[in-house]
Order: sequence, then C-alpha cells, then structure tokens
Amino acid sequence: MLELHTFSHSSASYRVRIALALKGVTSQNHAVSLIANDHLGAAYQAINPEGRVPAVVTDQGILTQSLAIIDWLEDTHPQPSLYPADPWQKALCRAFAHAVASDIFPVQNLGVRRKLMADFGADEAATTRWCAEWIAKGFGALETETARRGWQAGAGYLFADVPTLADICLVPQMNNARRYGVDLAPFPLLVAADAQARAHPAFLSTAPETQAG
Ligand SMILES: N[C@@H](CCC(=O)N[C@@H](CS)C(=O)NCC(=O)O)C(=O)O
Repeated sequence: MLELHTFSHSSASYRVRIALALKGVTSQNHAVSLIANDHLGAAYQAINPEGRVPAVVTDQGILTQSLAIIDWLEDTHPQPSLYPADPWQKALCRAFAHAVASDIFPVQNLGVRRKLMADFGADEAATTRWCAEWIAKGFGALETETARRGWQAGAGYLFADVPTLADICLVPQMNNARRYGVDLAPFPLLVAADAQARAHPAFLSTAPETQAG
C-alpha cells in the first residue's frame, strides 16, 4: 500500500490527502510533526532529503513535491480526473494551482519564518504580518483572474462540476490565510469557492483537524 508521510496542518500534505480521497486511493499515513522537528531528523531526511512534507513511498520508490505526487496519481488513477477536460481550462487550472503552491505558499513556510526570526530579529507578530501580506497579495491576483474568467459565487467548483487541482490548492491555503488573520473580505470569489470545496467529503475527511499527529 502507498505510504504517505504527512503533517496534519501542512497545506502541501493536505493537498495530497484530498487528491488521494478524491481518487479513492487508500494510504498508510505516517505523521511527521513539524512542531517536534521530525522533518529535520536523519530518519525523515533519508526519505525526503529536502526535509519537507509530503512524501510518498510507492512500489517504484519515493516521490516528493505535492503537485508531482498529485499528477502521478492523475496518471495512474485517471478517474475521476482532477482537471477540466478542455486544454485551455486545464492550463488555467494549473496556473491557479501553481500561483498557490509556487508563489504564495513558499514565502510563509516554517523554515522561512524561523529564518526571519533567527537572522532578522522578527518576532511572532512580524512573521504573521509577513505571511498575511504575501497571502493577500497572491489572493488579490487570483481573485482578479477568477473574475476575469467570469466565475461567479454559486457556480460550483472553480473549473469544473467536480473539484480540480485549483480547489485542492485553494482550500489548504485558505486555512493558512485564516490562521494568519488575513482579511478575506476583498476576495469574495475565493471565499465562495473555498466554501463550496471544503464541504466536499474528500476535503472534510482529510482536513487537518481529522488527522493524527
Ligand atoms: N513544494 C513542496 C513544499 C513542501 C513543504 O514545504 N512543506 C512544508 C509543510 S506545508 C514543510 O515541510 N515545511 C518544512 C520547513 O519549512 O522547514 C510541495 O508542494 O510538496
């Protein structure tokens, strides 16, 4: 069986947990606590030398990077697809997901926040402000792009009548936004899309508060 190394409140881990649930793929989960610094220990770094979660152990070897893991799942378990069928919509869906995973999330990562504190004298309040500002900036762009596509609150999921990679990336990032106290009022479309997706059983059953560790 697939083994997933995951941390309950890791948004990148949550993305993979949602994708697994949507695909109906079961996994044996191993909790890697970022609070207890399990990710920095030799045992976990032998699995992921980057010292990040998630990582999956498969029959073929170890795979890291949430979006690579999700695309591997898409290739090996094509149904239900995590993408819209139309190539242009699929590209837009990927762009949405990458904006979250490549641009918004990395600057608020635990290692970055610890470095801001250790080397630049930032306290908890300052790093929270830092995270909130980067999230708000990124969400501003995603809100504009979502409006430009003509998506409206109540239209369902972001790119299809089922959740896609965009929803998978949005919901965990919304959790982070709420954790850092981001004012979500300027992002009504993202808030509506988040509400729609997080009520889906695959999102509910894998949410941080349902997880061990
Ligand atoms: N690009 C990676 C990011 C993985 C990542 O950074 N995960 C976070 C938790 S959400 C982590 O392990 N952080 C550890 C650290 O910052 O030291 C992915 O999408 O899998």
